[in-house]
Amino acid sequence: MRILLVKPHAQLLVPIRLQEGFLHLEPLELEIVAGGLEQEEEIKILDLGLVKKDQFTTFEKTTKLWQPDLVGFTGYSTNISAIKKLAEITKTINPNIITVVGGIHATLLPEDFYKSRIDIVVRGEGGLVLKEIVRRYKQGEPLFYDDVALTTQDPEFMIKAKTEPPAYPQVDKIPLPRRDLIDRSRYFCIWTSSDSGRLKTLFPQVASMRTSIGCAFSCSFCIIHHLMHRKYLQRQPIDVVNEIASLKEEYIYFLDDEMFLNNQRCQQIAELLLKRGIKKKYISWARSDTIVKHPEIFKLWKQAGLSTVYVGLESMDEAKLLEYKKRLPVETNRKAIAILKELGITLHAAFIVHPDFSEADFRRLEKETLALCPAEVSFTVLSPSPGTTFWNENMDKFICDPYYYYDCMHTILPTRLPLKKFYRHFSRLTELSLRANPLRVNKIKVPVKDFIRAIIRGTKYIISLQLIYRDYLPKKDD
Ligand code: B12
Repeated sequence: MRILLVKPHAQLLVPIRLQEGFLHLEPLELEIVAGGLEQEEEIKILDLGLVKKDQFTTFEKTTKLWQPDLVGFTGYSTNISAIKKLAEITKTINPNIITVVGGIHATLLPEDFYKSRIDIVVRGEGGLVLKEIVRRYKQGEPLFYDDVALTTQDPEFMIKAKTEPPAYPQVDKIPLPRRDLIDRSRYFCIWTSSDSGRLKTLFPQVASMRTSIGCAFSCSFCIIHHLMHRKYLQRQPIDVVNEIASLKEEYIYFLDDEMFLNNQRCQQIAELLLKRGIKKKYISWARSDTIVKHPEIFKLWKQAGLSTVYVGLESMDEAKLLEYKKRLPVETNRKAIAILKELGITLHAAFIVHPDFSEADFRRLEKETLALCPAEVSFTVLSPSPGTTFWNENMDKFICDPYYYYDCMHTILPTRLPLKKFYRHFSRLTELSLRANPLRVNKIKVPVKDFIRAIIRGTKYIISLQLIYRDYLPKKDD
């Protein structure tokens, strides 16, 4: 059977597209789904984020040429309108092609695909589900089952769609990703830290991996607790280390929501890496309170190759941390920053810009950004995610089509400052963050061509942020 697995890119693409100039990770979700399928299937992964031209034309050409029996789409909420359009194109080419959608949005809000050209909506972990759908297809059985794979043909679709997402399977049952199905040279992440003061490249080829699923917290802006009910599923240390050892890339990005929650597990992984002499470099996310509780784990991980830790600091304002339900004080953020600095691990600080920011709030955040120096610093605009309580509470306030604009850069809530001014300040934050960047501060040597590439991409990105306000202006044909 011919199976085409597709990852679209966002609709309002300019800032996201330019963001991808610094980081473009492999479509691990589709590799895992492919990993569950039988060897005999013919599988193609199409990452439309890599396509320079119009994604719809590329998809149409590929589908006509390759003639799949089934097309499987993945996507975040920001990709939903693109997925619906791609499903439409699929059915126009050949109405017999089965269209399946999975991923974050499909899991949370399957009802959004009602009456679309999607046949089956898969909720939750997909590594074993597509295999079952394919088996049923071959046996001539109904393709939908339980609360995992729903079909819009089912008269009870809307009732089932409103139920809780299905429980995740045991982590050791989730298949390993089929990494061979993609052109690995296309995936990279900007790497600004170096212990030797020099880097062979600023944009190394990077592999991504997942060692745990879920998070024990329930921050208001996050969807994970809605998906997993605060369950935290963990892979065995030996299993994690074996996968790391099997990767040909030297640089690894961990996609876990919060990898370090279980300090004992993380200690075992680091010890195994050191014992087996596996020398790679890692990026991971961690909460600031995890770093503060277990600095010794980060010390050990530094020895094992941990280069950069992304920390959702979110804010340095007590009231905002409370509003976001972070369940930690600003002091913990400050302690975590100090610990990483002392250990020589690069901090990537992620801040949330609140739509109600005044000019004074922006200035305070500018100061905090510069004070972090040296650190990578990034910013998103507080945006309720579809499927969260936060979204439901704000539904009457949206200033635009919240699905189309949801990318955490375009605000969907009203801003206190006029939009033009808001985005001037927002882009200035990114501009300032470049001054705090470790590359510049630590005078790390990189090839000139990479340096120029970073400057050009950075400048384009900053300008695109400044111009976001234009996306809200009425179009000529409106
Ligand atoms: C790493 C990450 C990123 C990476 C990109 C990762 C990548 N692979 O390309 C970066 C940092 C670039 C990023 C950017 C953004 N991200 Co992000 N990201 C994540 C994170 C932490 C992990 C995602 C991941 O790859 N997980 C691993 C894969 C294997 O798991 P999975 O996607 O769930 O897939 C499984 C199942 O869902 C299912 N499945 C998935 N697809 C399919 C398809 C089929 C056919 C089937 C059958 C099954 C199936 O099976 C899969 C196999 O295990 C998630 C949090 C999370 N836990 O999801 C946030 C998350 C997905 N991101 C989010 C957001 C908002 C963004 C941004 C919009 C924010 C921003 N402006 O920076 C951008 C958008 C980028 C874009 N290109 O569109 C939100 C999305 C919320 C939503 N409602 O959609 C999340 C959920 C964070 C959150 N806590 O709210 N992100």
